[in-house]
Order: sequence, then structure tokens, then C-alpha cells
Amino acid sequence: MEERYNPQKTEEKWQKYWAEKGLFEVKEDPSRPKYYCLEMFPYPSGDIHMGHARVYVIGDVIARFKRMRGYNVLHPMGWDAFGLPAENAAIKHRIHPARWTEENINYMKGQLKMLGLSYNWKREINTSEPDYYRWNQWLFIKMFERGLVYKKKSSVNWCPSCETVLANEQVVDGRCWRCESEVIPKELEQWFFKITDYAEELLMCCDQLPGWPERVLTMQRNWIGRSEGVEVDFPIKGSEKILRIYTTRQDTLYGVTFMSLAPEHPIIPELVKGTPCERDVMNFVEKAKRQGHILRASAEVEKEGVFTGAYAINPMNGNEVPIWIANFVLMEYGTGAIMAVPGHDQRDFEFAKKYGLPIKVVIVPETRDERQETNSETRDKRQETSNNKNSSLVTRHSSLEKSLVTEPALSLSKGHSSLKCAYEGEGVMVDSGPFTGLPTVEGKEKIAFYIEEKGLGKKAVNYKLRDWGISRQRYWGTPIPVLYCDNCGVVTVPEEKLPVVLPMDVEITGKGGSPLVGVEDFVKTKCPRCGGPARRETDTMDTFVDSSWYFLRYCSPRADKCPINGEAVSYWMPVDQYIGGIEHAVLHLLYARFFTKVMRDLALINLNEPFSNLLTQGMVVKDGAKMSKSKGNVVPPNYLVDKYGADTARLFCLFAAPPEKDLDWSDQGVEGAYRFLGRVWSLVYKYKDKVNSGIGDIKDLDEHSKALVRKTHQTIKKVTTNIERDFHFNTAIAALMELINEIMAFKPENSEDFAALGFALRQTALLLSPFAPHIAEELWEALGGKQSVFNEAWPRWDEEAIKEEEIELVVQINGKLRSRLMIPAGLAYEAMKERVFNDPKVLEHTKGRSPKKVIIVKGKLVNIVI
Ligand code: ANZ
Ligand code: ZN
Repeated sequence: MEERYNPQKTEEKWQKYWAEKGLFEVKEDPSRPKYYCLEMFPYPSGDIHMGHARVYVIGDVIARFKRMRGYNVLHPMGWDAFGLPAENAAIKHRIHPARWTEENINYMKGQLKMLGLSYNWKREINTSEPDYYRWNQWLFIKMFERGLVYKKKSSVNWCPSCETVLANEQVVDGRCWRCESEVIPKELEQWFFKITDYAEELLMCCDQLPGWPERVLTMQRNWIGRSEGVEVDFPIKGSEKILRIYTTRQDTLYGVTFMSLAPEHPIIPELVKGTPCERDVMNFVEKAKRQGHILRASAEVEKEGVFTGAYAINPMNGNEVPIWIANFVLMEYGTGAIMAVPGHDQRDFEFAKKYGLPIKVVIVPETRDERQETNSETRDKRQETSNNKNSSLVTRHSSLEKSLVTEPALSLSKGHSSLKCAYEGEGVMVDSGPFTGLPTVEGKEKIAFYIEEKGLGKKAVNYKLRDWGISRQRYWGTPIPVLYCDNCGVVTVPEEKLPVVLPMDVEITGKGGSPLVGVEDFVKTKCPRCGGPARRETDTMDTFVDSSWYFLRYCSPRADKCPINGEAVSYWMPVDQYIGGIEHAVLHLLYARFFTKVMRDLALINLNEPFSNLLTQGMVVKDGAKMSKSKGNVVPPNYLVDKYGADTARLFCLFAAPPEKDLDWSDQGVEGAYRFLGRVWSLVYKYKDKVNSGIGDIKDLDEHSKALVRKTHQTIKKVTTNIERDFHFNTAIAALMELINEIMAFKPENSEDFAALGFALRQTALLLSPFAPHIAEELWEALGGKQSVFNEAWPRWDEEAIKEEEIELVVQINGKLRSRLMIPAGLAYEAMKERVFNDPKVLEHTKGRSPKKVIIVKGKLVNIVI
């Protein structure tokens, strides 16, 4: 050990040592408990900054800590290597996506190593390698055989600038998530994964993930979007046809004043054929189709429609209502047709106002107070209260009648011109035939029952979740293992012919569809079934496929008969701790859960859910903005490591904020972390020879040595429990800093003191090791450690040693016994005096008067003279 802390030298030494010893390589070992710690693998974009590095550092602390706690820890790393930026780089810099990706991986791997992250590099995976993506293809085929893959023509989000199809979630406010161009709809043949088959299970299992943040679970539940309602058949006037609608608000059936169809609804042509409305309707339909789904589904879209000239008959009361077409009704949801209730649905309300259609009120809030607020913000609250209420119908009814008489707002509502918006809340049904007077909750049930009984329709469940479109008209992705034969039609590539290798010799121009279309050797092939000529599919898979099962691949990364080795998976899975950004709260996590269930049903694994615990780390913020390349405020780890060393960079990230919170970058904070490590180094350097010579027992210590040992045990407890409880590394490090202050103030005199000091310093090295692993190794070695600090057990604290010894102090005032109090034995004079004068009984007698004299008989008695 050198006298001065030299982080670069220390870090190089220990990184080399770890690599040579293969310290972080692990094998399945059923005799030991396992711990699988995983950070979301990165896209090799070329450079990592401290915003990215933070998540890896958090994961690394957990992995190292669990290892010292006796677990067999799997902590792997790899590359989500397919994707758009590689192709964009190819267009811009004329570099092959494969080379660009490889160079980036090499550079980033160097950055990760520089940070001293304890990865098991032997398990590294790269999704752009045939060894990996062949299993995407294999899984695709297995899913195809199970009916979980299908092809259909569908309107997709098309980014004209990237010339690619975007998933719904890649469209942000109608714009491409990468380039921000406006997204337009386009009809294409697409491959889909049938994730909707798993909608119910994916939803139910959200209740079985207590280790996930509630926020993420809510996002998953909302994304799946289950709703319960009824499908009701409305006969079409003067026709044999019926119009089937889906509603969750059958309690509003008496308030229907018109119907709305999706522009794509198949009944439209026959409704208008040969009528005066035909031309207007068909024009509108064309226009609405061009508008695109995302926009049409958003709340802000201008509601537009056209009358078809036809009427439907409300099966509840026989009323005739006009059938309209409306842009905001989507063909993909429910039945593609709705009964419009402008009194109680805001979209219908806006539509009715615009086209002068009648508005009818059939639900009123339960009490007068509630009635007055009709804005939708109070809706949720109101729903909650009305659901919980179980007062009888009679009282509701009477309060209702009272308000009907006294409140002009409602009577006006019949004429509806004064209504400002729809009342979407729960309440009591009015003007609803035999159901009048029922609370909505009950009315819903009764009407659903009535509809089924009379054969007017049936109960139905709907999900917002759509099937997962995986086709991408891009080059840098997994080729879809399908070909098209003139004789046999769609044929999947036989298993033994996998992988379908992505050709390297392509021209990437950024124009047109998939660059693969132009690669004749690739496209032209023979049909494996009939031997005739066939063409290969030129679309590639969405890269979310790659990341949907990579965590399983890490368990047996070189398996070559199957995507995974079942035994390895059953030992390592589930992932005990998964760490990544909140931006993946919906898609990646949902797809990964879906794949896990599919692979279970393919009998590949025996597992329902992949991730037991999830930590979503906060952002790194600098100068008030999220650290990112585009904001120009990135701090590359290289800079920090060159100047201060990796341990300082790590310590700062961990100390500045708890993992789930945003971290505000501060150069002073980095300096502070560096100085702290320097202090620890100097302390160890100063005392190492003394504390190593004849490592003494920490028994028979005097009070000041005992206090140091006690503080050490307290620190062990604090650090351990803070890591264990929600990974509060910042408070753990704060406790370590306190201990270091105590050690610095400690003045050893005799061999017992040095024994106590040695104990404190060695525990410090152990406790510091997950956070600042390199310096900890060096300190540990200097303090006589015989092996890597990471092969040592995590320190334990002694509950007995933590307890402060207490003594009873007798307090006399003017010679009279006034109080007895318990104080810690080693308390210094001033601190003892403070306790005495703050004692309530003493206060009572001194009444704030200052004492003439205070006599202390150490550790026994205080005599105050006033
Ligand atoms: C009548 C009604 C009255 C409705 C009312 C709401 C309030 P969730 O919970 O999202 O499933 N809807 C049904 N299919 C639709 C489609 N294809 N496109 C657009 N909207 C559609 O909501 C179901 C409600 O969304 C249904 O209930 C229907 O409007 C509308 F006071 O029917 B409702
Ligand atoms: Zn064929």
C-alpha cells in the first residue's frame, strides 16, 4: 500500500486480479442459495454516461452485497444489439450496422469494466448474433404451431422519415418517438403475436408481484385495460339487420339519443347504398381512415361525424335513434359500434353539441352537493363513495325528489341547453322506465340480467390490450423465419434449417421498405415442402422480441439444442432483483412476462413470472435537465474515472440519492466522495502496521475503546439494514462516514486500543466494499486480509455490544434528592450536564434559574446549588 491514495493504480490492480481469478464466474450449485441480480441490458448506442452508469452501479452493489451474504450470485451483462440507430448510422456514416454495433460494444464494455462492475462476462450475450437470434426464430415457429402467431392486414403507424412501422407505444403525441415526425396510418400485412390470449393471466398475476412498485403495476393494469359490460343488439329500422354495440354503461340505455359507428364498420356500405347520404358518408369514411388511430383515440381530437340516414331501434324503449359515423369510434375495440349517450359520456356530448343532437339526462348524482359539481375531476371520488354506500333506495329516492323540486339546474337539463359537460359519474337512474330510481351499480346488474334474459344481448369483457405487431420493415433485426411458396402458401422454415442468417451484404439507403427486399440471394429460395421456388419474408422482428427472454438465456447462454437449459433456468430463475428505467414499465416488462408464460406453456420452463422484485431507478439530472446526449449535459464515466477513479464515481452516485429517486449531479458532491475515500486510505495507511502486529482481542477494553467497538457494531447494523431495506445506500454510506469521523477522533494508546482500532478499520473495509470495491480490496489487504474481500462474509453485528451501558445518576438540588435518571456510561461532562438540566423534575425545581454551583461525583451524583 502506498502512502497516498492513487485510485487509477489501485483500480487497475484489482480489476486485473478479479479477471485473473474469475472471481465473478458462477455455476449452478444446488447446495447454495442463489441470487439473480439483473440490470436491463443496454442498447449499444456507443457511449454510456453517468445517467446509464448509475443503474449498473446500483446493481453491482446489490450483487456484491448478496455475494458476501452467502448467496451464489448470478450477475450477467449483454447487449440489446439489434435496432434502428445502427441502421441510421449506416445511412449517415456509411458504416455497416454490424461493425458499428461491434465497435460500440467494445467501447462500452471497456467503460463498464472501468467502473469495476462485477459481471460474469463469460455469460455475455449479443442479440444480433445468430447464436442468439436463431432462438427468436425457433420460438416464433413454436408459437406459430400453437396458433400464437398470425398474419393480418392492418393499419399501422407509419413514420415517413424512419420509413418504418411503429408500435403504438413508439408513437408519442402522434409523433415518432425517435425522430418526432408526424405519424401517418398505412395498411400493411403484418405478423402478430397473440398476447391477448394472455390478457387475463397477465392482469391477474399483477396481484402476485408484491416486489414490484405499485406505480408500475398500475401502468400494466391500465395497459391491459380490462372492462366489463354488455353487448346489446339494436335492430335497424326497415331492415333485418341488427347493430351490435358494446357498452360498460348499460345503466344509461334510456339516455341513448343516437348511435355511432367506426368509419371502418362493415355495415356502412349497405346502410347507405343508393341513398342520398352515400356520397357524404363515403367521403367522410375515407377522410377518417387517413386520420390514423392514435389521433382518433386521443381525447383532444376534434370529434367529427356524418349521418347515415338510417335509424336504429332502442330495444329497451322502442325509440328510434339516428345512426351516425364518428371518427373517435375505433373498429378494433368492442364491436366497433356504440350507443351514444351524450348526457353521460363526454365524447358523445361534444359530438351532440356539434351536430345539434338531443341530450338526455338519465343519471343524477345522489345528493344535492354532489349534483352541483359536474366536472369530471370529481368523478373518481364520487364513484368511490357511491360504491361504498349502502343506504336504502328509499332514502336516496326521497332526497332525489326533494332536489328535483328545488333545483332549477336539473329541470333545465331536460332542455339540456345549459349543460356544460356530460355527467360521467355514478348516481341514481331517472327517466329509465322500470329501472328508474335504482342506483347505477344495481341498475347495471339488473339491466345486464334483463338483456340476457330477453335475448337482447349478452355480458361481455373487453381488453384495451391489442395483439403485438412484430413486423418491421427494417434490416437490422431478426429475420422472420417464413417463406412464401406459390404452391404451399405460407411455410415456416424447418427447425433444422435455422438460423435464417441475416445477410451481411446489403445496401442501406434509408429509402423504401426493408433493405432485405433488394438482396436476391436472400429473397429467392426453395420451398422446403414442395421444392418449388419460394420467396423469403423480408420483414424482421421488433427488437422487443430480443429482450423478451434474454434473462432466461443468461442461465445457459451457450445452450445449442434449445433456447435454454431447463435445469439451469430452474436453479437461477426467477430474477431476484431486476433494475431498470420506468420507461420500460409497460412494454418490455409486459412482453417479458408474456414470453415467460408462453415458454412455460411450451413446457420449456416451469415458471409463471420472471421478475420477483423490480427497482425502477430515478434519473440523473444535471443543470435542471435529465442527463442526455441531446441536452448536451452528459458526464462520461471516463472523465470521472481519469480524474478521481471509479470508486469515487460509484460512491457519489450511491450517496447523492436513494436509488428510486432522481439524482442531482454535483461536482462538489464528487469532490466530497473523493476526499472521503482519501481519508479512509490515510487512516489505514497510518495505523496498518500497528494494528497488524499481534492482532489483539477486543476484550477488557476501557471505556473509549469500548465506545469505538460499539460504534462499529452500530454501523454494521445500520449499513446492513439500510441496504436490506429498499437498498438505501445513501443512508448506509452516511453511517460509514460517521464511523470514519469517530475513528479519526480516536487516540489509541495501548495494545487494547489498537485491537479496537483494528477491528473498526477491518469492518470499515468490509462495509465499504460493495460501494467502493477497489479501494476496499486494497484496504483489506493492507489490514492483513488473505483473500479477496469479496470472498469474506459480510460482517455481523452483536446486539449486546450495541447497547450503550447506562448508569443511574442521582440529582440533588440544594441538598435534597429531586430526581434519578439513566444516562449512557461514557457521557462527557457537558452532555451529562445538558441531560440533567433538561430533566423535567429538575426543571421544575430550578425554574430556569441559573445554578450557583454544580458538583458532579462522576458516574453517580450531581449536586446543584441554586
Ligand atoms: C354507452 C356509454 C354511456 C358509454 C356512458 C360510456 C358512458 P371502456 O371502459 O374503455 O371499455 N366504446 C365502446 N366501444 C368503443 C369503440 N370501439 N370506440 C370508441 N368507444 C367505444 O369503455 C367502454 C365504453 O367506451 C363504452 O360504453 C362505449 O361508450 C365506448 F354514459 O357506451 B359507452
Ligand atoms: Zn411449396
